[in-house]
Amino acid sequence: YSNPTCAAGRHTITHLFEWKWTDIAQECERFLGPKGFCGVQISPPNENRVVTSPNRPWWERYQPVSYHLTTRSGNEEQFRDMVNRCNRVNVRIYVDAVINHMTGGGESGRGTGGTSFNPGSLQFPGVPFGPTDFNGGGQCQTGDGSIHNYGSANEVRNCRLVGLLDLMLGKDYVRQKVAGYMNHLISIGVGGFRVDAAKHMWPADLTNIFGRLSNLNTAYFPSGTRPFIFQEVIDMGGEAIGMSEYSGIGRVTNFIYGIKLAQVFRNQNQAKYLRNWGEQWGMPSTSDSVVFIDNHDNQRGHGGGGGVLTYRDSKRYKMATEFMLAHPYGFTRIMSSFSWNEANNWEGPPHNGDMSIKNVHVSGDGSCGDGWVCEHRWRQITNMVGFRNVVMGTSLAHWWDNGNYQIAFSRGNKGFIVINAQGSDLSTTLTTGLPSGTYCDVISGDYSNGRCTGSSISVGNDSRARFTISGSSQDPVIAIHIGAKI
Ligand code: LAG
Ligand code: CA
Repeated sequence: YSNPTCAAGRHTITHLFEWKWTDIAQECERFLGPKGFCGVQISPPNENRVVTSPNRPWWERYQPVSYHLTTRSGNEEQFRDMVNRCNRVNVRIYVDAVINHMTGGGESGRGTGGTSFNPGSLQFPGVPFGPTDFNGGGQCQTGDGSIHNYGSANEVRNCRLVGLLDLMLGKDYVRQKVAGYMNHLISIGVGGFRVDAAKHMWPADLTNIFGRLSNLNTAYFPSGTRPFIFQEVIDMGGEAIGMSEYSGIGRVTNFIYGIKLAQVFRNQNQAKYLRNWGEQWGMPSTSDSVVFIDNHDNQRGHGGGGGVLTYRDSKRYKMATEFMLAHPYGFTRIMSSFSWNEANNWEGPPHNGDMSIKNVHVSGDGSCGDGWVCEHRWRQITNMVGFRNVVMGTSLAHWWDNGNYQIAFSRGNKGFIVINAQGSDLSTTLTTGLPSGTYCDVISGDYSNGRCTGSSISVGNDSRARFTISGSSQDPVIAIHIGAKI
């Protein structure tokens, strides 16, 4: 399950957080396909609780009511259309699968698809799940049934995460319902799953459920292809449960990655130490890892949050993302956010008066508006997604640093990046590993059909080139690759 099922030559996904299916379908066709993205992580597509206090927070989508495909992002017909249209342009859809729990406690109500539920009596008729399908006093020994002690593996897995009703995934019937939901999505043509709250489920239960999954739909994938699975395990050390318990099952989300890079690009740890970035920093093996600078939780202080870089600190954010995309370690994911008031970290996506989600509007210059940040469309980030596709398979070479915050490295003989995180000027001649020629710097501009809108770099017969980067630049990075030769 660790193989990302991307179409050939594509190696990065983006999380289009809370986007509507109709907008994602268009984004695949007009942008993600042509720009070489592998796929999209989407918000949970299954029916969720309608939360009105606060009014329609983003986190209501982590409170399942049923496995019907009706949410504020769209209905099943729109979902099917999106999956088909994205696959047709070689962009995969990865579903955020919320399978550890259903809603939190509280009052009965109806979900986004109109299905009733009653948390008090543990009734979810839309599945159906009833009282015997949830963990209770027999499995969880805390007084209020919720998780408090992250030092106890049993408590983390059998009690309620922030009060959310915890499914009894050891039970055959529950496994069958969860696998049935995932197989429905596979039959429609999705490429895999981000598994929400994996730390809160027993590895053996996940192994059993994933074993029940069908191969991917042969309308879009080679026959016999297993779904790509990456499990959300927040492991920053010091708890009973770690990533290594899950990395044998599928990939794991590497939360240390973004924290450590934030420290470097905030000038709290010298960039020269990135020389041995990866496993030697105590991180899982590259082939087990999904890496990212921030995600929808930690960018707003939820889910192990705090300390990461986000779009709000755009200069540092771009630098960290550029480093991530240039470096061989891990399978890369780009967060694509909506803006929110930092005082209200519950705030949901841009919406209309009736609380329906707003369309994503793209301006003539390619940027988004109306509260959609679209980091994946920032030129420097998009172009590095292209860089990664070109250099994939090569190893890191020609490392250089100034002993401080200026670094450079090549990817084999296919690409070269120079990063000046020092705040003072860089001007030096470096060996790039690249064949001689004139290259387009894909950070300062775009390359197309032999033309470059940014600055160009000449690599000599000796593979050396002169690089000059002002310390006060908003984009103190130069990146060149053999796919953008002038
Ligand atoms: C995740 N990973 O393990 C998600 O990435 C994270 O966003 C989810 O929590 C969590 N697991 C459960 O799926 C989010 C919010 C929580 C929110 C929860 C359920 O971070 O704040 O809890 O979704 O909507 C909210 C309230 C709690 C309340 C709970 C139950 O914030 O105070 O106890 O709902 O009513
Ligand atoms: Ca659990």
